[in-house]
Amino acid sequence: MSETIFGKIIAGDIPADKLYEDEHCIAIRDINPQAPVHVLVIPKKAIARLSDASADDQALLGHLMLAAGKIARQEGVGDAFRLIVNNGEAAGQTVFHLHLHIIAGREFAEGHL
Ligand code: IU
Repeated sequence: MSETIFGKIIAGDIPADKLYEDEHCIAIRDINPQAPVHVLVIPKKAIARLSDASADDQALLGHLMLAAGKIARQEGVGDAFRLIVNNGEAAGQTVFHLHLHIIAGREFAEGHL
C-alpha cells in the first residue's frame, strides 16, 4: 500500500500538531478546520477506508471510538461533538488512511448532518 500523508505523520517524517498518542492511534488538528475544534483520530495501522477494515480490526475500531471520546473530553467538548468518517472518494474522502473527524465547538442543528 502506498503511504499517505498520515502514514508520514505517524512515522514522524512530517511534523503535525499532535495532541494525543497511544499504542494504536494518534490525534492531530485538521489543517483546514471546519469548526473551532476539528481533530483527526488516525490509527497507526494503515487501513485505507473503513470499508476495508476486517473482523481482525474490531478491537482497533472500538479503540478509536474510545480514544475519540477521551480526546473530546481533553479538548473540553466531551458533551457535544460529532464523529465523522468519510468512506470513499464519492463520500468526500481525500486521504486514504482511515481517520475519524471529531468536530465540535459550533452550533449543530438538531437532526441535521
Ligand atoms: P477526508 O475525510 O479524507 O476528506 O479528510 C481528510 C482531512 O485531512 C481533511 O479535513 C484535511 O483538511 C485534512 N488534512 C490535514 O489535516 N493535513 C494534511 O496534511 C492533509 C489533509 I493533505
